[in-house]
Amino acid sequence: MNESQPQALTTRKRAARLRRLVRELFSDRSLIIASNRGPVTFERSRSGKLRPSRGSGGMVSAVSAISRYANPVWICSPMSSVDREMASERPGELIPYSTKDYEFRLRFVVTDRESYDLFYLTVSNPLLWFIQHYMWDLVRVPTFASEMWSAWQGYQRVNQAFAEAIATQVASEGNHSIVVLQDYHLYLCPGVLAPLLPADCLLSHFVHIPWPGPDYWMILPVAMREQILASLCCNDILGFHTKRYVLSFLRTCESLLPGAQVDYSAQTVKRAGKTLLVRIYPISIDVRSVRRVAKSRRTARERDHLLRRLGEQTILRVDRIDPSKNIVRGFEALDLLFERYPEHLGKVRLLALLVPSRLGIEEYRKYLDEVIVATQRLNLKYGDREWEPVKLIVGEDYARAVAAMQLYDVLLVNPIIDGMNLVAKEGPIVNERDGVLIISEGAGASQELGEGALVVSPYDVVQTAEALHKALVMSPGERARRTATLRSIIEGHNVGDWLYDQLVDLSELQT
Ligand code: ADQ
Repeated sequence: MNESQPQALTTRKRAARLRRLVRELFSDRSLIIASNRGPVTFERSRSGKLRPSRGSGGMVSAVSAISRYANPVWICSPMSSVDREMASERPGELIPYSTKDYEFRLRFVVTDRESYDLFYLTVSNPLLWFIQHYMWDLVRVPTFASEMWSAWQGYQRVNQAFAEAIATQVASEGNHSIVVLQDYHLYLCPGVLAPLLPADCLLSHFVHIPWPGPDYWMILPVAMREQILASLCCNDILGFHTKRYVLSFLRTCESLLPGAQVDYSAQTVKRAGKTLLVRIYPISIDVRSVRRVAKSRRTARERDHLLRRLGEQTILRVDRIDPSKNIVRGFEALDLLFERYPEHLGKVRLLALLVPSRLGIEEYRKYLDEVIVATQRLNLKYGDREWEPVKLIVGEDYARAVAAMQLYDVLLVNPIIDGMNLVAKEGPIVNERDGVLIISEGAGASQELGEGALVVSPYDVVQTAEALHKALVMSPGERARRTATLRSIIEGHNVGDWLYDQLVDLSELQT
């Protein structure tokens, strides 16, 4: 993180400081963002009218905030058939998209279906996501048979297509661009792109998910992991959410990348005449826009609707249905809470707002089934005709999620491991009941929020059940104190500061 102290400045002053920097930095430079999933995807209504919908996921909402200050080009994969149609009707053309909050010019990278599926459904998820969340059951999987090597070629082809689209865009901008790459889908992009860029362009890459240590990266065959590491070292800056991930990355390069010279105190990797800066930028939320959603009429309607579904006290979780989010162990902890403290029976309800995710991948389909079975089991064990201990609401609706966050008494965020976890930051900002945050030590956010939250091990269901009880019986005074602590930490470093810190480091690299 940058050494400046954002906490000491008011929100308004910090926004002004970011605007000034962006104006300065982009007066003669363009900003190009690239990620697999873009900020918007298009569908058509029955009458044939284009209907944009905002992309989902934490990364998109966080990075979208930058568009307030610069009018970036966002290069991404088409997500819907209408996106594909638009891209092939006007190849290489930028598609303008703006709302009250956001303003982008979009460019879709179209690749053949087979390559894209290999890139997305085999390599990005599950292979890389599972490695970076320690999720492989190593006795059995993964196996690198010829199918996996073919999939790797698909990953290479899509990364190559991204690099070419970015290089073409940089050339047509006619100035020295700043290119900001996002996440694990594009690990091979910098290696292809860097030699295609003019020398005064700057290239940075942010990894939104955890970075495990070298032993776990050894799951990948030598050729694959060396290609990823060598490519990442072609960036000017590589960003992670926490110090732990930065140290793991440095250790991984030292152990597994031939020719890499690692300097731990400067946090750099030198290789092939290039110096990579590895930096910590903890992501946050756009506090102002989350509050605006909380005040909207739609959220008020959802709030009224949810009020009828609450228990006397309500534990909330809001997640994508991803095995890394540890939803089933959350249910086990609830089960144990009822066994140990039966006084909560009939009074405490778990409201689980869950979005099915990556259903093209078998492990995710299986996990969805496990979540449903665990819900039914708890409702059969403890429920009756009048009352169910678990209310599962499946589907993505951000206003509904924010409405639920206003109403919780306890927010359970217990991922096995999670880059940051934005729900842990959204909840305390909009909650109206001085609700208690329970956070897993595996979530990046626990390193910032630990002081105001109850921190648990994601594997320890006994500790989690005890934390649930402690939160449910906590005195109003302590709840209020903890809420104030959490709010002040979150407000003291919002998504604007995440962007600001990265742009300061980039501006210092200008020649
Ligand atoms: P995600 O794994 O997608 O992000 P997270 O950071 O929690 O996880 O962001 C999810 C976003 O989707 C939040 O804004 C949340 O409110 C919303 N959401 C989740 N479930 C929802 C539901 N049921 N209905 C509506 N909205 C829902 C990845 C990394 C994280 C990292 C972010 C940003 O895995 O660790 O914090 O990127 O870097």
